[in-house]
Amino acid sequence: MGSIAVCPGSFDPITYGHLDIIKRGAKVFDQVYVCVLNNSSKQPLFSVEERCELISEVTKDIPNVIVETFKGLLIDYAREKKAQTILRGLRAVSDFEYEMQITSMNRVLDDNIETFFMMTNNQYSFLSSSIVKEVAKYKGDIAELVPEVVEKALKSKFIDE
Ligand code: COD
Repeated sequence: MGSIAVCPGSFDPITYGHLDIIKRGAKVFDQVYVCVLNNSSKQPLFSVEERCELISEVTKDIPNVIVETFKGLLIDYAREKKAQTILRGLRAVSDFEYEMQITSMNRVLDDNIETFFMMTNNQYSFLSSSIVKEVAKYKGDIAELVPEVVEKALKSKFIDE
């Protein structure tokens, strides 16, 4: 059996920061499942279907990436996929506390699944879906922050504002 990683997130929407982690992960693991999950502390702008579609579009040239969604606990999804690893990105110290909390919780739920962290690419260290939505909402230029298809999707969300 090859190495299987789950790359979980809200991806609301996917940014170049996420994409960078997915691409680098796909070089390290034989199979990467990108999974859109619900983060109960966030109110999403895009539906789960829209988010999956955008991720599928921008990862379509990476053969060992599969995009899915799951209603429930990340650890249950990871078990279902027989993943040995959960792959997360780290931007700044501010990410650390939250990541440590969910990593520890996931380890309590299943201590056979390890969480791996990949440090952000310098050029994307400031980038988050929230910041992109904020800039898009006020008609700022987001071309450097998200793939073109995501840029279009964001523009159509904020067309009437
Ligand atoms: N550079 C590098 N990495 C980045 C960047 C960037 N610019 N931007 C984002 N990332 C990384 C994040 O650090 C994260 O690792 C990943 O990309 C996804 O980020 P988000 O913000 O889209 O996703 P989150 O953090 O909202 O995802 C949280 C989950 C949905 C995974 C979590 O809530 C979850 O597991 N939910 C399911 C229910 C569950 O199991 N809960 C118990 C967990 S304790």
